[in-house]
Amino acid sequence: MNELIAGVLDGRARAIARLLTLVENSETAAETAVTALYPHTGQAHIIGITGPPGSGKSTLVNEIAKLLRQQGQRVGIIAVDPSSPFTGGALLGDRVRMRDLAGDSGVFIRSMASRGSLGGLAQATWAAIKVLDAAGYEKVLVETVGAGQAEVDIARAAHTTLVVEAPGMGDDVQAFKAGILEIADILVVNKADRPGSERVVRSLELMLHLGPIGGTRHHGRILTSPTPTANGTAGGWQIPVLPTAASEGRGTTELVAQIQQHLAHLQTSGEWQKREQERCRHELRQLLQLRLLARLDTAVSQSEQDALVTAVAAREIDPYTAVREIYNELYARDWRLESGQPPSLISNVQSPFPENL
Ligand SMILES: Nc1nc2c(ncn2[C@@H]2O[C@H](COP(=O)(O)OP(=O)(O)OP(=O)(O)O)[C@@H](O)[C@H]2O)c(=O)[nH]1
Ligand SMILES: [Mg+2]
Repeated sequence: MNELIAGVLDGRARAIARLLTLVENSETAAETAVTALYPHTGQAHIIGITGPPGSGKSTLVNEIAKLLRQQGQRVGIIAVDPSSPFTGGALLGDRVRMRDLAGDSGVFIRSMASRGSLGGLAQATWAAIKVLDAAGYEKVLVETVGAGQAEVDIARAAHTTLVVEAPGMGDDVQAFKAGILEIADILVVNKADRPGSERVVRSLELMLHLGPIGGTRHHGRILTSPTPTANGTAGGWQIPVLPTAASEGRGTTELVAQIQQHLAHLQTSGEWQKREQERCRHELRQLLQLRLLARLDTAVSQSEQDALVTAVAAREIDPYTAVREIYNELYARDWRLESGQPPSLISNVQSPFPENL
């Protein structure tokens, strides 16, 4: 592990690849790696790219990376794919799409597939970002499919978040469904070569300028205006809506210019520090939550948890009592372990737990 860490700090691709594999596969490895690398992180500009499936995120990432390379910046890319595992076409597709970058040692591309929980995926992604940061990549692009809270969580690891929309995806403004517009620093309407893109641009602009009083009717539903972006601004930043045609390389120069401007804005306005603070708070709480749940799973067996769930479903006990049971059990076991007593179940209410472990 020490050798790998040293290799990563030297920016050696093979070491980076191997460490990322370890980090992805084992939480313990992630912990060790992050502990060792953390003092060397904090330099990278982390850029999240999220949006509905097929809106052209990977194509855009490819174009952004090419342009950043022309500016002499080293680019790390992480494509997070929570839904499709290795067998899916997505990873291969991404590789094909990003082939322009193949062979360039200033670019590192990695796909992360889901293993187990989405929380675990978020954790692995954060660790991977730190590995690339410590390895000296000035820009780290993180692509996630904007489909739910887990993706929003991953996107929250970014300094600059791009939300990518496209026309003709079943709904003009898909982002609202997942609430991901709230996290956008830059709105991209990709596939501007397709009909209907003007309308998407206009409706997004309208949304941004609705202001805090909030709400418009969209397909009969009342949408509240995005909270941090009242009047289209977030921390003094005017959220731009940029049309692009990534597959033709149109609009991407402007997009990269906006990304750099957003970075400058973060640095000059003091937003960078604020975001770091929020990022770290969020990460800490997430890690703590995962740790506490893992702790629960080691302390209370699956069958015990199942028995409680069954009891709640059968209306034998209420959910609050069940939680109290588990909570008491965790602490009782800690206490017994500390005092050297063998674990045994104690319960003052009639318990669905078996009498002995
Ligand atoms: N017409 C048009 N097609 C595009 C454009 N950008 C990407 N595409 C095509 O749209 C399809 C999806 O592009 P991807 O880049 O894979 O989209 P994605 O958002 O990464 O997709 P997922 O990762 O599967 O969510 C591909 O066939 C692209 O060639 C564009 O600007 N115009
Ligand atoms: Mg993609």
